[in-house]
Amino acid sequence: MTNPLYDQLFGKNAGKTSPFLRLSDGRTITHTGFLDIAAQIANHFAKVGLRPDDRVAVQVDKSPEALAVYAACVQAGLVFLPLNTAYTLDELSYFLEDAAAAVLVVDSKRETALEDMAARQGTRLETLNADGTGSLTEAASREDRTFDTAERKPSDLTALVYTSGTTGRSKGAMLSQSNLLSNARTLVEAWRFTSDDILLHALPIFHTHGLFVATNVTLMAGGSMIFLPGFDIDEIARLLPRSTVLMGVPTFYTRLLRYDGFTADLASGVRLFISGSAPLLPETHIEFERLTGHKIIERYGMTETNMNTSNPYDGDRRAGTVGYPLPGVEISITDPDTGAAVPAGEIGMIEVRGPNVFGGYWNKPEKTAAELRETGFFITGDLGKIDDDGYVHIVGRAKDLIISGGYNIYPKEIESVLDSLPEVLESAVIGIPDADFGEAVVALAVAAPGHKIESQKALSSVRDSLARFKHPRVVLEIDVLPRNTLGKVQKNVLRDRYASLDLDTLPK
Ligand code: MLC
Ligand code: AMP
Repeated sequence: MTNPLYDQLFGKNAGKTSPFLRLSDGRTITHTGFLDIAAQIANHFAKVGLRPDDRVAVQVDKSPEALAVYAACVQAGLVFLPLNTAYTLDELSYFLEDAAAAVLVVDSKRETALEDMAARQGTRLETLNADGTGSLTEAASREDRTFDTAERKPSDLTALVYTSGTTGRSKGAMLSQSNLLSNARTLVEAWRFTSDDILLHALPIFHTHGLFVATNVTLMAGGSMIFLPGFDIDEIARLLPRSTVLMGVPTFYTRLLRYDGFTADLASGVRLFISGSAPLLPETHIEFERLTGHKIIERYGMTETNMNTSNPYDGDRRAGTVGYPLPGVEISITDPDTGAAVPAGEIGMIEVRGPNVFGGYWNKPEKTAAELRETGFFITGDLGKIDDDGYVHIVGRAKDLIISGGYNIYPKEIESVLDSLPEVLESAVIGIPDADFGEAVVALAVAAPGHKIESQKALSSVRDSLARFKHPRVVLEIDVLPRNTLGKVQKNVLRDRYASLDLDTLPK
């Protein structure tokens, strides 16, 4: 039997009694202990009738057991479908239906609310709580600690990770074993990971960054992770001296720089700081180096492609750039209208080709055809250039997207909810600079005749349908939305106009 991803991430660590997960309360879980839990969950999934290629949707808090569900899926050939814990029931219902998930694993607090929906979709409900308890682990604890690993080919579907779209609903990016494996191999090499590494893991495990980049790379190297339930600055400061690598979104670094107790001493044992998922301001890079002597490695990736570029381990790590294309990854800069390559050094659409690039969107052939060329190049929607020294710069986005604290927010989704309110004629949602999250969400709305816009009232209407991180900080009434001659709303005009809006003075 072969299952390359299982063998190279998990199987190779079988029998190891060294720690894999170090928890903040001092407990450790060895590689073997972790694989035992995963095998028990895989046995349970098989017993309840799941078969290779079935989708397992998971919306649970971060815990060792939650990570073991990922390992169990890889071992049993099931398709892992991670979901942001902030998603509302409305959002969840779409994912379940679109993916026709065979199982949904949720916190038991959500079980009752989901029973009807799951029954309608024919989805089995299992619970898993932050402390590792729940129906899933209870049933799994009665199972064998060995599982007959399912045979998988490199091209087989391994994970379905949803990304929002500029128009319409979210799309499930189909990632194969070889997408994940090739990227993990490349990153272990690029960032010199070894079994001695201890990665400080404070990211969520429902996105590419915390799941595939941080976890797969550590597993492939046979290293360990200090596995925190979330980002807590005091915990980061306490545990940094016991770590060799920190991976985070730029907010991690701006918060560390603002933290009173953050000194060069705390960072002295760390060999590598990595940032991604959103632009790291050059000021942050420079200030971090001034304080700690460390140059953060900035890298660039996406759900659809895993990691594409990275600043070098040896060599110049340049602030404001995302470094060179990773080995095996091709980057082409093209004219967004014609798709033709632009002259060297000019700004255009970033396109990516390589073994890391996904196979397409789940059940959305027209979206796949629009974004993934027959030549294998994926049209990222990011605008950038390659300078004379070969460094890639991201200079903007052709897609209407806000990135807040590393989470992607598509304005269209919020505008649709606001536009459905009787008091709103039309709306435009933009991102404005924010010291903590990089960008903050602000909504501008034109009132329907005879109405006024009240921010708090409008905001309460998005609460049930949209995840908390997508909520605008404020909904401001505006007389008219600026439009160009083609009638398109000029968001750049709005972004300039509201760039210095003081969000701190607004009610939360
Ligand atoms: C939390 N809140 C956010 C938010 N995170 N609002 C907007 N944007 C965010 N990113 C809300 C909370 O619900 C809370 O609301 C309020 O803001 C204050 O929260 P907080 O306590 O300050 O936030 P915290 O829990 O500390 O979270 C901040 C964070 C987190 C930066 C640690 O957002 C995070 O872990 N981000 C990482 C996202 C990530 O992994 N992205 C990778 C995508 S993969 P209230 O009402 O409760 O006060 C990808 C590919 C690639 O992009 O290249 O990697
Ligand atoms: P996601 O769809 O959540 O995977 O987010 C991918 C997007 O995050 C990319 O298309 C970029 O717009 C953005 N991104 C990731 N890394 C960086 C980075 N280092 N600098 C700027 N933007 C980034």
